[in-house]
Amino acid sequence: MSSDFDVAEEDELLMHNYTTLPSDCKKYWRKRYDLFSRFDDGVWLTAELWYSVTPEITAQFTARLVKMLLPNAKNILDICCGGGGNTIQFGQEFELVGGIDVRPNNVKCSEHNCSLYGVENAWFVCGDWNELSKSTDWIPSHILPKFDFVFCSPPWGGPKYKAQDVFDLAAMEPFNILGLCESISRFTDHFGLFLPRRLDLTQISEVTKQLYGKTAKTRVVYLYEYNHLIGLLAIFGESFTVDI
Ligand code: MGP
Repeated sequence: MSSDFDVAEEDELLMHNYTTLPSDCKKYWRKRYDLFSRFDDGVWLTAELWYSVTPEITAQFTARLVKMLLPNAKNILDICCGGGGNTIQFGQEFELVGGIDVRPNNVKCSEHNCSLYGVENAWFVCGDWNELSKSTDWIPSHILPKFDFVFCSPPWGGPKYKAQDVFDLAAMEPFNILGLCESISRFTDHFGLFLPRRLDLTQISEVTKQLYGKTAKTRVVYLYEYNHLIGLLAIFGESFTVDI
């Protein structure tokens, strides 16, 4: 995730109060209990996680929806686990969840926040998905060959993503939509991406056709928090296009 804050990783504060939050992030302080209902137990978040972590109710909905659609699933992978908002909820619904993040501090936050929520069935890898996806040696052997579901909430470029009228998924960095979907689909038959609310759905449709053939479909779920659309969940894989 590209950082808007010029702070060395080792000097980053993991526990902020209103005064220590960088000015661009202060507006998220009022959302702290929406992000984590147990915020006061001592949640850790780096400055950039304040604007990119998935709010608890959205993460909970996502995990429960996946559980409903894949009731026999056991092993989940959360790529770009950030502050662990989604990892916690997957950990509460499924047997085992793995979290990956390129930033050591994000992994620290995820591990810490999972333990605050009593989630003990989570394992973590610090690494770049573009590299990790070239091998399988980071995956616990009993999970191989595939995860039951992979989730990814990729970087959108920070709060400035809203400057684009229509978010271009093909230009998303460091993971463009096709590359991301291709790499994830080597590890699972079912995966979901949390994406910006203003995007061109035909880009998702095109990727779906390239991955699964001309007639394939992907389900897109609009995720609201207090009647405010915060993003879209695109869920790929045959089990997701049945009627629900
Ligand atoms: P937002 O769109 O920045 O806030 O983030 P809001 O309050 O809807 O903006 P407003 O100014 O229109 O009121 C909404 C949610 O999107 C956040 O809580 C995060 O879950 C998610 N989100 C935001 N950003 C910038 C990112 C990002 O870069 N990556 C990911 N994965 N999620 C993000």
